[in-house]
Amino acid sequence: MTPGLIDCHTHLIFAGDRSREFELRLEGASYEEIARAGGGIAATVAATRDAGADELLGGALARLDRLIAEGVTTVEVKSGYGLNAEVELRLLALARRLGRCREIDVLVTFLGAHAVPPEFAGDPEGYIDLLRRDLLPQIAAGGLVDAVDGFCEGIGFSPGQIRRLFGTARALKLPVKLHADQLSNLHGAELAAEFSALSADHLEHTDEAGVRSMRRSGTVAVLLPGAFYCMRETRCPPVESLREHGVPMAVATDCNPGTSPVTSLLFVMNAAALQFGLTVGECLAGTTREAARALGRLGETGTIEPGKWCDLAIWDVERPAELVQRIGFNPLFARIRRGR
Ligand code: DI6
Ligand code: FE
Repeated sequence: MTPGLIDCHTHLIFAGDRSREFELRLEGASYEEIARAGGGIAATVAATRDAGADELLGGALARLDRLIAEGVTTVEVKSGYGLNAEVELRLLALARRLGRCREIDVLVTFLGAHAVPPEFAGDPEGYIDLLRRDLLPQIAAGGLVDAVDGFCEGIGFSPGQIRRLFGTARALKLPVKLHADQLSNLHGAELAAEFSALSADHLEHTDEAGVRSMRRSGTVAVLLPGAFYCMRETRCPPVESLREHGVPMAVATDCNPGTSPVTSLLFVMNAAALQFGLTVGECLAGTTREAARALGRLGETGTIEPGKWCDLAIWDVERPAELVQRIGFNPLFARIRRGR
């Protein structure tokens, strides 16, 4: 028996299909080239804006059911494929609705700062201003989200732009987390730590100074080996250094249509072990206790303790290591969420 599993980083709600991009990348095109040619996140944004609520909900539920089938009892779901006020608000409402459609706790994250929308091409500052002036106050007042996220990257937003966004989030008392240092080291880990972020996610290019600042702020490192695997990256996050400095490590699917089309937390544990060198214990803690910590929910779930929710996964295995070792194997015997 383990605590119910927790997937603390997903982009579960989107429309469209990016399998053609997968083929192009197999033929040698890079993610950046595809993005510049109108593919990538922009392609999913166009499809998501066009989709009806039923289509979006149906797609998200199909993915959510895959996670649930592997014992997930808490999931984080980000917006970020709308990139205008109307569609982002629709995605946030749909994310909340997922938690009423299934026996699962859903934490909702606003990722308006995922990419610069076509309407603001060449004017990322203008888009950040829109998020700060129009969207964040409305989102905070309505209690629509549990956290605010951003994509700090050459193809996303600069540290300065994220700092302004996070300043507004902090003033509105919204917790933050950050996609940091995935493709380059823009010192996203330090930036996240500066705002006492719940987590900094990806971290392939984070250096020692970044790790130290995360330690000081109590920011969780969320490792995303699905994206690393699917993008055929070669640079691993600084696991040794995170371990040495006692920075908690969580592991999540990053389920999204482009860089991590993954709906198996068990697979991701295997990848975290084989690619990043996590121990079995770290993989299991990373999808339970540390994932709860990354969501600010360690008081309620993530461990089996008196006073917490009774979120459990019961497995038909002899040893816990089997959960991490085997691929394409789902030994879930029973899943209990809040005692049911
Ligand atoms: N980091 C990623 O790897 C994805 N988003 C993000 O913030 C990419 C999402 C996509 O390609 O659709
Ligand atoms: Fe992500």
